[in-house]
Amino acid sequence: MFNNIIVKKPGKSYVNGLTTSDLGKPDFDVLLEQHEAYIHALEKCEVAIEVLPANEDFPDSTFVEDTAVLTPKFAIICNPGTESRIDETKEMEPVLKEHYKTMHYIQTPGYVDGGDVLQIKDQFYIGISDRTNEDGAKQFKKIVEKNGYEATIISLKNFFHLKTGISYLGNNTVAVAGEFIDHPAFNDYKKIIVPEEEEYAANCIRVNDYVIVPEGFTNTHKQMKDANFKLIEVPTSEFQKHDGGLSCLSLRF
Ligand code: CIR
Repeated sequence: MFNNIIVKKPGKSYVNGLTTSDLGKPDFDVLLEQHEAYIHALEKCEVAIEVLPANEDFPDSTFVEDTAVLTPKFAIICNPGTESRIDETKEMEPVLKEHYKTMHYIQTPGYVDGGDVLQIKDQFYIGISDRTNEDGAKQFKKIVEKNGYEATIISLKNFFHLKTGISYLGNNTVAVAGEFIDHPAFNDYKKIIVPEEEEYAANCIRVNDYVIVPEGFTNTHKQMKDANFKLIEVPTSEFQKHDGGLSCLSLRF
C-alpha cells in the first residue's frame, strides 16, 4: 500500500537529456501531456501526489526514481552512476527529509541508480548495470540487511536498469522480459512473460489497486488481465525515447 507519490515535471531541457535509444527527439508538448496523463493515472490510485517543479539544469530529473529508494521506515539517497545526474539527489534530499527522519546514503566510489533496485515484499534485488556498480550495490545491500530486509545482487547482461526488465505486480507475480525470464533469482514467483516485441511493457508499476502500464502492448496486457490485475494504460512514447519507463517517473512510498 502506498500513500505518497513524488513526481517532477520535465523541463524543456529534457529533449537534450541522455538516451541510448534511436527513437528520435522527444516532442516537448507531447511529453508534458504524457506526464499529465501519468499524474491522472496516479490520482485514480488514491495516493497523495507531490508534483515538484521542473529544473532546467537537470534534463533527466523527471526520472525521480533514480535519486532514491524508499521504504516505510527510511530513505536511501542514491548516487546516480552518470555525472550529469549525481546532483539531482541534492534537490531530492530536502524533499524526502519532510517525510523521513532516517536517511542513508550511497557514497562514491559506489554508485546506484534507483532504477536498478526492485523491492518485492522483504526482499530487495539490486542490479549491477552501466549505472550501478558493485561497490554501490554492496553498500545498498548492507543498509537494507541491517534493517531486516534480504538483498540479492544481480549482474545485468543487456538491460539498461534492473527494472527495465522486471516489475512486481503483487500477488507473488512478476512481469519479466529478456534475460530475466529464466533467471533463477525470480523462479519462486509466478511470471507474466513479456514477449520480445513488447519488452518495454515489462516496466510497469503496481500502485494500490491498479497496475499502471504503458499503452499498446496487447499481449502483455491480456496476460495481466487474465491474472486478474486491474490495468490503467498511459501513453509513454516521449519517455521511451529517453530510456524512461513508468517506474522511473515516480517515487512511491
Ligand atoms: C538516463 O539516462 O538516466 C535517463 N535518460 C533515463 C532514466 C531512466 N530511469 C529509470 O529507468 N529508472
